[in-house]
Amino acid sequence: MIKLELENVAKKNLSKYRLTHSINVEKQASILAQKYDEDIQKCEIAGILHDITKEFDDETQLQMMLKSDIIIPDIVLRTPKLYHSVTGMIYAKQELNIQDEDILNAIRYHTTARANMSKLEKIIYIADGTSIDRTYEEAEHFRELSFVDLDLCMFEMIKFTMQYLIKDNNLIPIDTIQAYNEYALKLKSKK
Ligand code: DGI
Ligand code: FE
Ligand code: FE
Repeated sequence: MIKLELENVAKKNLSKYRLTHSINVEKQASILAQKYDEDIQKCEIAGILHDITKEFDDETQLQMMLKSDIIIPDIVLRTPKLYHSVTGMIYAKQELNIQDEDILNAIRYHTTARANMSKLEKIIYIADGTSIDRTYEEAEHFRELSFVDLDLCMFEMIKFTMQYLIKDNNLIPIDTIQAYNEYALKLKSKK
């Protein structure tokens, strides 16, 4: 499917606000792809699609997950905010016939992150948190760091998310903890 068609799919499924966010993530992912020598087209596809099911209702998304053959961790099933990453992946595969595993994983792990992410997965995770519409205080710092060191930026963003999750007494997905441990170990061994 070509880019223009995917933007139409996004237009059909998303509110104006979230469409703008998705286009901005696509642009940010494209910039990072050029910087880090990743496939630009794949980054743009994953970027525009990453939140494609975000506005489906929770019950619809739960059914999409239960009907699929994917094993969903218990913490994810208990956290409706995480549904859209898994169902976005299911939608891209089933409705849009996207079969590229790297694109599908980039959508699936764009919220929680996970250990051993590919470059494309990291780019989408970071682009989602640093797109131009992100105005939280730390966004500019993460945006700058993303051009210096992709892994350090992942680590800083994951820590930031975990702190926010803990402050609000939320569950922390195992994938997020495993991602955190990967970067913590990597940094220790660099010292
Ligand atoms: O979909 P976006 O808003 O662009 O960003 P996102 O997919 O990173 O996060 C979706 C929302 O879920 C956002 O409000 C932050 C929150 N969130 C991120 N990770 C977790 C989470 N909420 C819970 N409960 N648990 C998480 O692990
Ligand atoms: Fe999202
Ligand atoms: Fe997003």
